[in-house]
Amino acid sequence: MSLTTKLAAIGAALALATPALAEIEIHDAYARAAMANAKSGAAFMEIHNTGTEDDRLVAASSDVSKKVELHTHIASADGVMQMVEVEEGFPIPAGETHMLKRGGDHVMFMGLNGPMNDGETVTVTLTFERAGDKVVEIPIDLKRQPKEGMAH
Ligand SMILES: [Cu+2]
Repeated sequence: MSLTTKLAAIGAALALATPALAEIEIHDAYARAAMANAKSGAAFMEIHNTGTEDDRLVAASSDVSKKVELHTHIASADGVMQMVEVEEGFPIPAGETHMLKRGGDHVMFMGLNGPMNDGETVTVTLTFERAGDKVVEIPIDLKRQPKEGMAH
């Protein structure tokens, strides 16, 4: 085997090895707005990290609104739930599932460009620290009730 062939073989082996680090799967995603004329909406989903390395959702983007932020809810001193932006994003540990759910962590669409109509879909790009960009088609479901927690 010539040196060039050996180097090519090593390169191919490395290229095959790299993508296994973090593998992200999105399940059961849906998006909604609280009212027909709402200025904002949100998306919820299960994020599975099936890889062997911790990952982190660091950003989200979409054409559906002027801004897309990662939000969570915190209780203020008087017990009222408030939304805050989570600039560092959501950690997705290896082998675990992180839930984005009503009353908890969510993807927030700020300044909707149009109404969110039941049955349509929104295209959202989720950016992960390791897995990179993942484009998901999220169905709009205005009728779905939260499994737990309080309404958005
Ligand atoms: Cu929010």
